[in-house]
Amino acid sequence: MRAQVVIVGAGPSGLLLGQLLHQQGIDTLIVERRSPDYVLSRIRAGVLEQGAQSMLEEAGVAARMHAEGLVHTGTELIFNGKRHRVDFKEHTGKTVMVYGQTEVTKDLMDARTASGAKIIYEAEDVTLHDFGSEKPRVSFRKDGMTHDVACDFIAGCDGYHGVSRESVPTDAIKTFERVYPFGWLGILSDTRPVSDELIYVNDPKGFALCSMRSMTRSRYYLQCRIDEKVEDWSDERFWNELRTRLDPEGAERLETGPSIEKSVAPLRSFVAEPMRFGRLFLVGDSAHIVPPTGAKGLNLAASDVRYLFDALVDFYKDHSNAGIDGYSARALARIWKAERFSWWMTGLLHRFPESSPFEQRMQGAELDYLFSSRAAQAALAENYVGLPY
Ligand code: RFL
Ligand code: PHB
Repeated sequence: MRAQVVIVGAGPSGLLLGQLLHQQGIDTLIVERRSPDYVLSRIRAGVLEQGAQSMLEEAGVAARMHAEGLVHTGTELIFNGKRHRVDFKEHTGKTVMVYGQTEVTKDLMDARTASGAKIIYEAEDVTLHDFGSEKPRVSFRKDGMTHDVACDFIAGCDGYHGVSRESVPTDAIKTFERVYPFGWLGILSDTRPVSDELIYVNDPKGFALCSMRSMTRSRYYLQCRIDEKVEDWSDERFWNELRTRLDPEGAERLETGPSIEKSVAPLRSFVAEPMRFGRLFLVGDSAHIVPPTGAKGLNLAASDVRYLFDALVDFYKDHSNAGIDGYSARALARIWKAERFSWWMTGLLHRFPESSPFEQRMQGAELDYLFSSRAAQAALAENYVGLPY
C-alpha cells in the first residue's frame, strides 16, 4: 500500500487535514485506532473561532454548522453573585460559533465517506517507521493482517495519548507542562440553556460553566476534585451544586432534567517542541493541550491544520520546502499565545486549593479590573474570538 500522506488519528484535526488535502488531489490514508461510533461518543469542544469556521467552509463541510450553529456575540461572567458581560462584537467586530465537536467530526466523517478517500478504523498497533529518512512508513494490524504503507509524510493527528509523539526519540523533543489541582465534571442534558450566552462563574465553591449545544441541549461544568468519581454525582446532586454557584437570576432560570452524558476531565497545559521531526509532523492535541477554560483546544488544532495544509500544498504544487521547514515555528508562535490565554482564564476563574489570602485578593482585584476596564475586556475578547492565523 502507498499514500502521499498517512494521517494517524481521525479526530477533528486528522479528518480536516484529510479533507483539505483530498480536495487538492493529494492522496491520503487515515488510520484510526477506534471505531467511528466511539470517536463520535466523546463529548468535547463547543466553541469555534472564525478561523476554524473558515477552515470548515474551505473543506466544504460548513452547511450544517451555518444552519444549526449558534452565533454568540459575547459572554457573561459571574463573580461575587454579580453578572458582567464582555461583548466580543463591540471590541473586535468578531463573533464565535457554538457548534459541538461531535457535529464537526460527524460532518467531516460524512465528507470523507462521500469522497471515497481511504480511512481505516479500528487499526491496531499503529507504528511509525523511518520518518527521519525520505521514505517513511506506517504499519498497522487490521482484522489479524499486518499492513505496511509507504508514504512521503506522516501527520500525527492522534491526540495527547497517541503514538506519534511517543515515537520521537526523547532527546529530540522538549516538553513543557502544568497540571492543575482540579478537574471539570461535565454533564449534557436535553434542557433549555440557562442563558442565550455562555456563563463563566467564579464562586467561592469553585468554577462553573454554563454552555450549550443548541437551544434545547445544555452543557454544564463544575470545578471538582481531580480524583472525583462520576458515580458519586447523581443528576440531582449536580443540579443542586450548580444552582448554588449561579446568581439569583441563573438559579431561578435553571432548567433541570436527566443527564445524557456525565464525565470528569483533568485540566492540563502542555506543549511539545518542535512539532516536526524529519517527515513527521505533530498536529493538534498530539503536540499541545490547553485547559478548556478558554475554549481553545479544537481551535488550535484547526490553525495547525491551516499551516500544515499550506506547507504540503507548497511542497506538492510548487516543489517548495519553505512551508514544511517553517511549520513548527509558525504553529508554536500561535500555540504559546493560546496557552497563555487558557492558563490566564483558568487562573482567573478557578479556586486553587493552595492559594493564599493574598493570592485570593489578587484574583478578586483582577476580576474587578476586568469588569471596570474596556481595555481589559477588549484583551479578553480579542483572545476569545481567536488571534489571527
Ligand atoms: P483528538 O480529538 O484527541 O483525536 C485524536 C484521534 O487519534 C486517535 N488515536 C489513534 N489513532 C491511531 N493510532 C493510535 N495509536 C492512536 N491514538 C489515538 C484517537 O482515537 C482520536 O480519534 O485530537 P485532535 O484531532 O487534535 O483534536 C483536538 C480536540 O479534540 C481538543 O483540542 C478539544 O476537544 C479540546 N476542547 C475544546 N476545544 C475548543 O476549541 N473549544 C472548546 O470549547 C473545548 N472544550 C475540550 C473542551 C476538551 C475537553 N476534554 C474532555 C478534553 C471541553 C472538554 C471537556
Ligand atoms: C463546551 O461547550 O463544552 C465548552 C464551552 C466553552 C469552554 C469549554 C467547553 O470554555
